[in-house]
Formats: sequence, C-alpha cells, structure tokens
Amino acid sequence: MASDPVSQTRNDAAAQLGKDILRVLRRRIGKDQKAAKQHDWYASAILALRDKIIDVWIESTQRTYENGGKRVYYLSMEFLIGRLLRDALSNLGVSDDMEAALAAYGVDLAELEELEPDAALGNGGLGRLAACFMESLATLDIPAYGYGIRYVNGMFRQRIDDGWQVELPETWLAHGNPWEFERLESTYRIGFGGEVVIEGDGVMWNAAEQVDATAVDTPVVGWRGKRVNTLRLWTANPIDPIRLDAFNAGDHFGALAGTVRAESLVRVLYPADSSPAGQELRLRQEYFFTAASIQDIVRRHVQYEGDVRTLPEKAAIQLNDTHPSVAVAELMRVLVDVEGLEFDEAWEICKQTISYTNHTLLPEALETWPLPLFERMLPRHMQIIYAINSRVLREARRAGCSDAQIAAISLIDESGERRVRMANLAFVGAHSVNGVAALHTDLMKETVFADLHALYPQRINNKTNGVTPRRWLQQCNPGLTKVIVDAIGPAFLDDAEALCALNALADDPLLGDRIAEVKRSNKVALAEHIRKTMGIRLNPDAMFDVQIKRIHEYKRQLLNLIETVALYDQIRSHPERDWVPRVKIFGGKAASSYHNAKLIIKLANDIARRVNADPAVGGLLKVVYVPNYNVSLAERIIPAADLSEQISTAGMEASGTGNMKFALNGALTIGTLDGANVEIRDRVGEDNIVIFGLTAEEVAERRAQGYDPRAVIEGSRELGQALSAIASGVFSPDDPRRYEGLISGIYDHDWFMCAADFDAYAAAQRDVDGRWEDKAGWRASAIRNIANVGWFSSDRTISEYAKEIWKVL
Ligand code: IMP
Ligand code: B1N
Repeated sequence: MASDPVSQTRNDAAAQLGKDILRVLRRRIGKDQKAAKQHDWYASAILALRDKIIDVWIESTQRTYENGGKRVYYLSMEFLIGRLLRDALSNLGVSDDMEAALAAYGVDLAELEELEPDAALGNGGLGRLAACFMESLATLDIPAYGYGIRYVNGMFRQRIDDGWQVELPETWLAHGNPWEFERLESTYRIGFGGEVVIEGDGVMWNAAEQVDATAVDTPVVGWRGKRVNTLRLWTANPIDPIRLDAFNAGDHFGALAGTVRAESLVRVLYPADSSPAGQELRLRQEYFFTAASIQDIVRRHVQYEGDVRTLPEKAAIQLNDTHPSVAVAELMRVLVDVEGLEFDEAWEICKQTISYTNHTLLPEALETWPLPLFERMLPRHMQIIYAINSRVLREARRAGCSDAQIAAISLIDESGERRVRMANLAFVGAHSVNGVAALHTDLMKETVFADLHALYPQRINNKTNGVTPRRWLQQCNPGLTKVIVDAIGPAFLDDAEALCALNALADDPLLGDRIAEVKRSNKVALAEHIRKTMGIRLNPDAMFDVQIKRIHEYKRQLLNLIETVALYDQIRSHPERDWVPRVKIFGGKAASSYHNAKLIIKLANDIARRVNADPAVGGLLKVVYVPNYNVSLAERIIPAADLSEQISTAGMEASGTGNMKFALNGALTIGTLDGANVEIRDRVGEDNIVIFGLTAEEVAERRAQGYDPRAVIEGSRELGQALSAIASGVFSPDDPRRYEGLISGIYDHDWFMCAADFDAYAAAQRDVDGRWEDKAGWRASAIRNIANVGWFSSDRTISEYAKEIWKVL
C-alpha cells in the first residue's frame, strides 16, 4: 500500500500531525508521551489542529480587508455550538489523519471527543440555528462575525431525580477552553443608568455605572476549510476590580461589589426558550453585548473606510430575534451623539444596515420592557426611541391609520403599565423583517405585525430555516453518509440538494437493506449508551419513536404522553393483537420557572417507571426519558430514530429545525401542519410523512367559536380513559393527586388543543404502525425523506439571506 501515492500522502500527513501533537504536548502542555494523561492528549490534539485553523483564519481575515467587501454581523443572545473537535476535523478533512496520528500513540480519537464539553450557550432551536448559520457562512465564503455573550455557565445541566428535573450549573469552562482567544485590545466601555445632559448642540449621556466588554474569539471553520470566520463573544470586566480603600477598611465584600456586578452580566444564560425572561439582569445582558458589538462594528468601519456614512455598503447587521433589538437605538446613539450625524441621515443608515428575524409569535415570548425600568437603565436610548416613535407615528397618520392601528404600531404599549415593545422597535429600525418558515411568515403578516405590515408592505419576507448537513448528516451519521456516497457519489457532500439523486433508488431493495443496516447499528449504539447511562435495556428492532426538544406546552409532549397511556392500556386489554414494538424516547429541558413543563417531565418519568416494570407489555412498549438533552445527545439520538414527533399545536411552532435533522437521517415524521413541517411535507410528498390534526386556520376558528374540550373528551372513550388514569394517580400512587391540576387544565380550557387533536393523533399512530409492518414501504419512505430534504440545508437558507437581505452574494 505504501507505493500508492494517495495513501502515502495520507501517511505523511498523519505522521506530520503526529509530530505536531507531540511538539504541542511538550511545549504547551509541558509533558512527554509517558506522562501524558487522556486530557493532555485531548488538549494537544486540539491545539495542533487549531494551529492549522489559525493559518486559514488569518488568511480569511486578510482577504476580507484586501477585498474591502461587505461583512455580515449576526447578533445573537445565543450560540448553541456544541462540541467543536469533530466539526473542525471533518471540515478540514483531517479526521482520518488525526485518528491515525493518535492511534500511533495508543490514543483513541473517539474517546478524546467525549472529553470535550458541550458548549451550550443557547436554549434550543434559536441558538442552534445561529450555530448552523455560522458554519454555513464560513462554508459559503461570506465574511461574517457572530456576536454574542461568553456565558460562564451556559444552559443548565439537567439531572432527573426521582423523575423530577433538577438544574445544576454546567461548568463548561472548568478545564479551560482551547478554542478561544481573548482579545484584550478589543475592549469597550459600556454604560448603564445615569442621566442625559445637553451640551452645546449635542447631548451627553453620563452613565452612572460602567463595565468593560472584552472580546473572546472562536474560529468557525467552513466545509472543506476554505474560510474561517470569527465568533466573537463578549465577557465583562469591572473597571476597578477592587476598591482598595474599602477593602483595607475591612469591607471585604463591598470592595468587590463592582467585580461581582460585572461578572453577573455574563454568568448565566436565561433558560427561557420561547418563554418570558423579563428580569432587569436580562435587559442589562442584552444591552451589554449589543452595545459592545455595535461599537466594534462602527470602529472597524470607520478605521478602514474613514466615513461612517458608508456603513450600509460595508456592513449588514442581522438581529436574531428581539434580544439584540436595542441595537436600533444604540446605533442611532453612536451615529448621532458620537459621530455627529443628523437624526434623519442616521435613521436612513440604521434602517439600511439592520435587519431582523422573528422566531416566535407566542404573545408571552414577545419582549416588552416596563418603561420606567428601561428609562432608568438606558435614559438616552429611551429618548431616541421616543424620537423614532414620533417619526413612525407621523408616517402612520399620514398613511391614514386609525387610532387602533396607531396604538398597535407604536413602540410603546399603552394598554396597561406602559412598556417598550422590542419587536416594534426592531421592525421599524430594519429594512427587512423575516420569518423562519412560510406559514410563520404568513401568520406574522396576519397577526402580530398586521398593522406594521400594512404600513410597510415590502418589509416582511420569509427565510425558511435550515440545518448544516455537515454536523447533522456527515458527522453524526458517518455510516449513512458512506452508504449514500456509494449509491450516488459524493456530490451531495458539497450540495445537499444533490441528495435528490436518491429518489431514483428509493425502491432499490439493496439500498434499502444497507440503509436499514446503518439505522440498526445506530440504534444498537444508542441502546448501548442508554443501558450504560440509565440501566434500561432496549430492543433495537423496536420502532424508536422520538420527541426531543424543549419542554413546552405548545410542543405538546403531553399529547404524546396521553397517547402513550392509551396505547399502554390497549396493549394490556388486547395482548393477542399484533402490536408493533415501540420505544418512546423523550428528552428536553424545562425553563426553571415553568411549573407545568416540569410536571410534564415528572409525568413522563412516572409513566416510564410503571410501563417499563409491567411484564404484561414486556417487549412491546418501553418509555425512556433521557436526561440532559443537548447537542451531543441529539447527535447520538437523531441517527437512531425511526419516527420523529413534531406535534405542536398548529400555528405555534415558528419553524422547528429538529424536524429537518430527523428527516435528513431517514426518520419518518408524524406531525401537524405547523412551521416547517408544511414545507417538509411539500418536499418529501404526503405519502412519506404522517400528517394529522387541526390546521392553523382550524385552530384559530375553533378558538373563535368557543372551544369546549369537555365535549370532545366525552366523545372519545380512549382519551377519557387515559386522562382519568393520569388524573386519578395510576402513574403516581405515591401522590395520587399530582396530575389533577395538569389534567383539569385540559378539561377546563386546553389552550393547546390536546383533546381536539387526540383522536387524529392516535389514528395517525396506528397508521404509522401499519406502515412499519410494510418493511419495504417504510424503507422507501425513509429514502425519499433523505432524498428530498437537502433543500433544508442552512447553506440554502444563508444564500437566500445573503442575496435578498444582506446583498453580499
Ligand atoms: P478586526 O476585524 O478589525 O477586529 O481585526 C481583526 C484582525 O484582522 C486583526 O487582529 C488583524 O489580524 C486582522 N486585520 C486587521 N486589519 C487588517 C488589514 O488591514 N489587513 C489585513 N488584516 C487585518
Ligand atoms: O426558534 C427556532 C424555531 O425553529 C422554533 O420554532 C422557535 O420556537 C425558536 C426567547 C426564543 N423562538 N423563540 C425562541 C428563545 C429564547 C428566548 O429567550 C425566545 N426560540 C424560538 C429557530 O428559528
């Protein structure tokens, strides 16, 4: 083999990497091969790899400066990036070299990968989308920066104690972070509070309190390593780390108060996914990272272009939801108060530079801040918001808006306690406002933004979400990737839509067999992981039916659980029937203050305990609640799933991105016509997805008519029995009334229409059983799913943003 030039080059590359690793081990870690522990190899491997990345990184940055091109700035409170080692190896095409290099020292790369903490600087879909976007931006060779917060403790670690969620701090930085570079020279002063004073022609904001924001950069490697972009996360430092006078006078805690106050800014991520996080510290965090980012963007522009007025030609700022929407007021403040532009000119620059993505229409998740709080923390921004508002409302009046329309458009909600509406601020300060799936974008126009849309009819547009096929197919499912390469060649590795070549082979029994083999071995691996970590044994030939996502009532884990109870009951009553063996897998975190979501976790665990111990259902039904669902677990579970549960109340899930990952890995979807499910159905074809339940329109109609869940429950024996079983304590004998409140909520109002959709859902599940029994049919459907969801690559999404919003492609 050594004479084969390709493998010779490979051997050389691996040998060189091996030498690099040893050098790093010696020079940077201070150990030799004999003394090295697993963690030393881990650090050395990453640092050796990082050296390769740095070369491309510097070259990419230089290229941007030389070309004088436009940069994209993605401002996001969350970047759920997960582990980076495998991603970097795979995108640089050196996974095999690294494996061989380490093997030569008796070290297993897969074991090292497990040592990497999962960087969980996000809650769920919104944060993971930002991470997929960063990877696609680098892949498409677009100069881009992600801007966010370097949380010391990101998303909490979830433990399940006696079935209840317990939240623990995740100490992802405990062993240092080999990927990041602190940039002390990129430090900005951020003010809070104080007062605004008139000074000659201008205005001065004298902040009462200040902290320093310092940049910490992480390289983001694109596919095939052509470009490396920067993820710039801000950390907070006190201006005076210690007040020595106070310390020496014996006030040891008070002397450090400034440090504590600064550090609290970047301490934790609010664990609120699509739920309100309306505390003062949250607004401080939002302003802190937004202000630092805006200053950095303007500084870079003025430094190299000399004139702030050309900003829109060289910078596109995308706001990921409203969390950074104070950027509108901050950019105005910098342009007017610091750069000395006229308000009107600044306003045009602001609108041309900024664009905004909306990710939810849930009323409780739309950010608003009490006006007195906002004014106290950001007095100058409050004035600017008033000035913007008076302009916008003048425009609205001129356009003939009614008083009701004016009230809806206003940046200030006057209906109760006065509040600042961050979504309206982002909307008016942006030239583009996009939704994240076609249905969601339509609903934006019809509901929350109806009046703003009437006033600015060109502004709202759709950009259906996507996921990076590198992480969510190639890296998490190498077995499937190889089978596809063998079947249709490697073109899909560079263009996910080339997967459509699989359509021609959908009924090929040989391909069906090979894909089924891969699925089975992924299921065996997951079953083994669950046995090791939870002590539960699973049958890999059972259908793996998976619902993993944040726990939220609108996502309806409860509907799935009620159906699980109904199925359990049926299996017990009719053991003679030919039941399809199922494993119901649940996973997800609940916001710490979300009582019902936590109760749903307990219910899943209570059901699991009872069902798994019941010999009467033996091999036919198992229920598993996997603790601490995160990106790394998703990478294990999704390739092993047969059925993907996407069952939100129609109209409530803006898009979903998990739905895309499952389909890409050959799972069939059972779902409602919500979010991107609609577009997945359009692409895979209605025969290859199981759709059930009310449509968004029907949900709205039912609500308008006065929906009566009791009547529905009376009409469905199965549903009534399942609900009574849960409510009467069948699954909670230790506390029989535990679920009374949860279940009476369904009888009384059933906001999320579990009852209305139950029969359709149960029937759809039996339809799924039927399809499963037709092995060839199932396999063909799985292939058609893989073949037709290449369009949901975040490369496609990002190229749409780039062409239509940012104008950089
Ligand atoms: P920033 O994007 O302005 O923060 O600069 C980040 C890095 O880009 C710097 O540390 C330099 O390595 C590089 N850089 C800055 N200015 C130039 C330039 O004019 N040409 C090439 N590289 C530059
Ligand atoms: O954003 C995802 C979508 O795929 C999901 O459907 C959507 O629910 C999710 C406040 C949110 N919307 N809103 C949030 C997150 C954190 C927070 O503090 C709201 N997350 C979504 C990507 O488009």
